[in-house]
Amino acid sequence: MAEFESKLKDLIIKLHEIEAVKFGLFKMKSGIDSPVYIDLRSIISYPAILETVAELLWEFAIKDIDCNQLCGVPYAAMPIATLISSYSKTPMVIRRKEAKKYGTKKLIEGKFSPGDKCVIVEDVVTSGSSILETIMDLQSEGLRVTSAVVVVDREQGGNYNLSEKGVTMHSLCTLSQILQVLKDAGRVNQEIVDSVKKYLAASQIHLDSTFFTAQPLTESVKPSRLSLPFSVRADQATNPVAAKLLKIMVAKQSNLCVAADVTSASKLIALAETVGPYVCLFKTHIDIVEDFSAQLIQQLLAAAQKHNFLLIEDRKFADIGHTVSLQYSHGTYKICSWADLVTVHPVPGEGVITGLKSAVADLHRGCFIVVEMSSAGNLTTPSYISSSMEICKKHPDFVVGVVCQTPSTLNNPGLLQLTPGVSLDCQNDGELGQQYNSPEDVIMLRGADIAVVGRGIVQAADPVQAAQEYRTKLWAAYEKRVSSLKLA
Ligand code: S5P
Repeated sequence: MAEFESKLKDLIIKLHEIEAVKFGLFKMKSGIDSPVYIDLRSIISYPAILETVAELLWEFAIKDIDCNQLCGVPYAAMPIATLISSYSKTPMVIRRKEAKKYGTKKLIEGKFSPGDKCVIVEDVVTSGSSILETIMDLQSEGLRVTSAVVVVDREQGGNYNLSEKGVTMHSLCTLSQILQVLKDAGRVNQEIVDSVKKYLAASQIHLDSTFFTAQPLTESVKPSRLSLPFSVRADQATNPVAAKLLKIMVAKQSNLCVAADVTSASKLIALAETVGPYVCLFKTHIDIVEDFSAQLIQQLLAAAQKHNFLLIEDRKFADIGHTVSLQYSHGTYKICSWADLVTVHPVPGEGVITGLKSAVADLHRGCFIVVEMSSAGNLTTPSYISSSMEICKKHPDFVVGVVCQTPSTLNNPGLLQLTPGVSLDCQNDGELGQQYNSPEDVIMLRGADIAVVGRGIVQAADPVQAAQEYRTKLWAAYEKRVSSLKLA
């Protein structure tokens, strides 16, 4: 993973050097002025760069996707798809932009059979409309398409629009990552970073529901998680704890979870009492408290009752079912007796969820499955994420949502996306690996319903004031998301 990341950073710098990524003022097809221009068509003039792009796309995602055909979106991505096809020995098809006016009138060139599984390759995604048009043509010929792999996600709604149509998008890098790498390398200044972020927040593109009505890509397009208000989603929850949490969020106008990573009982209770009024969830790592006692739990429960928040113990269970059922219910912490929610790594397979459920037969409890992590170099690959989502779908009575970083991971409006790695001031914590995004970005671009803020609040000079500020910003971003994505 470290090697992959360093290759990706080099690639981003080279793309900037050859002006495939430029900053300035550019008129877009839509007529809007953009402070950034990304055009990967020129990479065919740099064979080494083209080769790296193909290699990284293959390594990053395609090799883990179950497919037997590739298709590059015409025209920029076709050479990339060709290289990947040759390198991986995966056959490819070409979609003609217009069916031939003579001869066989074929829309799709290449040999394929109905039911073949095809992955789309694209260079840059903005709204996702080019990918969706390509998919419609492939589907009309009987090919099955559920994944698109792209080099750059401009973070302007493409991921959302594709997920709406049942297509999972994997991007090698986002525009925010490009900005970060170029800023770290001293190639762009903060002013450029700020102007691009402002532009992104203001230029989200939502393809309305009528866009593809002629040939819907999925049998039923349900109202999306991202565009529905929490109040409506509370009625769609299949787990009573998820419904309760969504109702608390609405009542308190808060989608803030504080990560109370403190090591003494007195600090933990002080935090619960002071920031409690501003949060919907209070997240603990109870095993870091040095003077743990049963009394601490009583105080935490009393604070939760008084300030109307739920308790989530971030235990990240990751063992066989039998072991986790004991870890959940026994030992010093007897977690299931007090924590409304826990976090779980799906790495052991479905048994981890079955094990936890077996410990809480009559209690109203639930879990968040950690499908993707915020830390640099984490091992959560696209195929891990999609297999984890399958586990999630099998336990609607116990799973409340997922911990992840990308909006297309979760569609079900009855479930919640919890996203850590949120800070107003920092971009990372150095060697320790945490990576941060702003409150607005995690809600608008990363699809979080609830944002987890730890040190940004706990280590602030005034934690109460910090909690108020995060809560206001996160809630405003949620309201903006719902109103900007409202279906036409
Ligand atoms: O991917 C993850 C998942 C979690 S639950 N990344 C995370 O950082 N977390 C948790 O969120 C982590 O254990 C910590 O408690 C919190 C983030 O804290 P911060 O101080 O970096 O905001």
